[in-house]
Amino acid sequence: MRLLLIASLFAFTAATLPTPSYSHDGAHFSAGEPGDPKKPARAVQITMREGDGKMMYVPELVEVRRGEQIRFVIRNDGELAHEFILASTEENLKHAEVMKKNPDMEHDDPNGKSVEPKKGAEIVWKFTKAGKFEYGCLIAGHREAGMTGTIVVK
Ligand SMILES: [Cu+2]
Repeated sequence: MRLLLIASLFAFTAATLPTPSYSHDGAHFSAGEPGDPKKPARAVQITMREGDGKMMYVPELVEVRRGEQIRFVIRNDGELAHEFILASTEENLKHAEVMKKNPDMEHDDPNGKSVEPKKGAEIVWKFTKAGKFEYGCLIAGHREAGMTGTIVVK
């Protein structure tokens, strides 16, 4: 009887997980690499909000030195859930397509978090590559409403 309960719980959990057509496992990260929380990091505050039919991050531009480690301190001041996914624009656009098929996909990855309204999250990231990257919200419609920010690594 107990075994049956556990089995059905497992089946329920498996059914509610995103379909395995897209996996974060072994993903390569286009914007650098996950940081080491034990090492020093410069804190950068990012606020998510909505207003006047737009959705945005404040600030919308972050400048970083190559090799620098950043602790993103993310706060959702909006009324809706949002995401902070750190990647190249190309990678985020691809990922957004996958999310259209899995609208309930939530993120708790080294480079991306889902953040409920009035909640916060942190990401420690090491920018090992020079170039232009972005943080974006991949929930359907949010990017189109303005929810991207730019990271310039010099
Ligand atoms: Cu959003």
